[in-house]
Amino acid sequence: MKIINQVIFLLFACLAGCTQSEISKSDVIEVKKTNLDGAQDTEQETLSIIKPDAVCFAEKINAKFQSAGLEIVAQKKIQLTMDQAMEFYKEHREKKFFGELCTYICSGPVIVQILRGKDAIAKNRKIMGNTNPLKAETGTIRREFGKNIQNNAAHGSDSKESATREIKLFFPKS
Ligand code: RTP
Ligand code: MG
Repeated sequence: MKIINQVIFLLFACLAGCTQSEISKSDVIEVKKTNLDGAQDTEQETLSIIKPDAVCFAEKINAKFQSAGLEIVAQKKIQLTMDQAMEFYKEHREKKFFGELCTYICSGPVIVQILRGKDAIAKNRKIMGNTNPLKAETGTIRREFGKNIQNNAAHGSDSKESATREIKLFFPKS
């Protein structure tokens, strides 16, 4: 009888774990528009991720985007699986830090966002600051909320091609 109870418990635990890590069952905070329909020609969209350690600072980070003229047009809190992390970071798969990078981004929930505005890609990179928080300018997200080069608070797409690929990964059109 004890063994049956343990098997049932394990089954429930596995099911709960799988459900929690699926993006489609994620904790949606707010989703407005997920494409550029109706936007000005000069506007861009970029993917932003508030990384696990910085999720508690989301309000302050979002205030920085908004005061720089970037609109948060979609946003959700999700738990990435290792497969999702490896796909997302595939450009870094040959780097020595790839394993740690993927483990870290899966270490807790993250907030994925689409930011929209004029020159959104470059603007977001400027607001985030240098990859290494110690080298980032005062007032940038990474300087204020990053701990080290790995736990550096935020991700931002680095080109139009990356933005398109990354937005599709997290906000596929239904
Ligand atoms: P991100 O992609 O997260 O916006 O950062 P980034 O463009 O500024 O930097 P990138 O070269 O694309 O690196 C991606 C993430 O890998 C981690 N990293 N660790 N241990 C290291 O030397 C090292 N170098 C980079 C960082 O978390 C970086 O954000
Ligand atoms: Mg990058």
